[in-house]
Amino acid sequence: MTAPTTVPGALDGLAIEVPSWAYGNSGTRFKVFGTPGTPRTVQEKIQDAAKVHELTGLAPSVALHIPWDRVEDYAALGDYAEGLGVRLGTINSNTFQDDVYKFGSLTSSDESVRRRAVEHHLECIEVMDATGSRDLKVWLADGTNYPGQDDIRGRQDRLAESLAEIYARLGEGQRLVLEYKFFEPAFYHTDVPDWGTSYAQTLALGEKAFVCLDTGHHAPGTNIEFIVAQLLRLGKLGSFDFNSRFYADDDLIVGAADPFQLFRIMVEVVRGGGLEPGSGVALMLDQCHNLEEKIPGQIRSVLNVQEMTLRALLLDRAALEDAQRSRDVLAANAVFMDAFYTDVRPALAAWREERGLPADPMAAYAASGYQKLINDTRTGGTQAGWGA
Ligand code: LRH
Ligand code: MN
Ligand code: MN
Repeated sequence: MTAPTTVPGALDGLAIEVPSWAYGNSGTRFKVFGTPGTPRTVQEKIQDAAKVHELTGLAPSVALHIPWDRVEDYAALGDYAEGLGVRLGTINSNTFQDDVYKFGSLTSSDESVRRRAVEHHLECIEVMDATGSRDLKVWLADGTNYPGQDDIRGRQDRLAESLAEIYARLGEGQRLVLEYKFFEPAFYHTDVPDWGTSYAQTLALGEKAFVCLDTGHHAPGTNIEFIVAQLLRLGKLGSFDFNSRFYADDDLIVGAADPFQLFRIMVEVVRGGGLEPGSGVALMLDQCHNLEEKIPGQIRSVLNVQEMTLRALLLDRAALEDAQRSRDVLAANAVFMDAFYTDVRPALAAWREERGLPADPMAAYAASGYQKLINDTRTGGTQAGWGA
């Protein structure tokens, strides 16, 4: 396929939510490196997110993690974000850092622990009321390390009960998305390990509950685009946490490890109507920048999603269907690969310029002086980490 000169209108609506925690320091269990300019407050994280949106036009909202981003006045925080040209998005709950949750949270057989975990989620919905956020995202670290350690069936039943109580508190227009992950931190069994479990639990809850697919949360070799197709078909794909991985849940820049996989996923998103206005599929990043600078890391990420989305939109579906109908395996594959290999960067540069955005957002960030400004001014206080 020759490089396109125009960009399909469907790309105009592309919006990718950035996570507040991407701007904090993160690392591995071996070392967390501090980086100059790292935010000390949630407001500074929002400033950085606003910079990503200003330069790309792609990231109009920021996801918060509670309690990492806990503040007194969430409505005021929402106003603060709007003053910077972005809004507050998904509220992520957190029941994975307190000692009390050592043996589980929403699945715990200790009623007081389970109560506390449910109450935390109800608090998150109060935050959503104040911020106007649509989605509550639930990811649980719950699981066990050894066969026989706990009754996995009983845990599943308690999970259903806990989720039902949280779900009942959702207001008009609010949704619950349940994120799955096949292992870590639990090593033997995880209570929400796969899309099937998330689907079964959210189906039982009702039509305001959906599955969240984090691209880093599958066993190596899993055909993720198949899961995307299936969940879209079932009307249960609520959101993506985009990132990429080589080995485990690496949280690397989306599209860095396997751009072709990102393309295949976006082809199914387009095929399933996930980009259409009102589809309800939220595209989010869930990444950490351990070594690279965080703001350009986020800029690179949203640009990668945009590039692969455009390539997916350029797939010649009529030619593909023709080849599929005539059982021409190689022709069908060639049409598919042709879209993947299309260089869309010049067309996107022109698209940006038409909208008053920098043609090259990475270069514009480097030239902006913003990194020097935050390096010089964000001194004292405590840098935010993956966590606080
Ligand atoms: C778990 C996870 C989940 C958390 C985030 C910080 O691995 O993907 O989405 O909220 O990381
Ligand atoms: Mn995630
Ligand atoms: Mn993860």
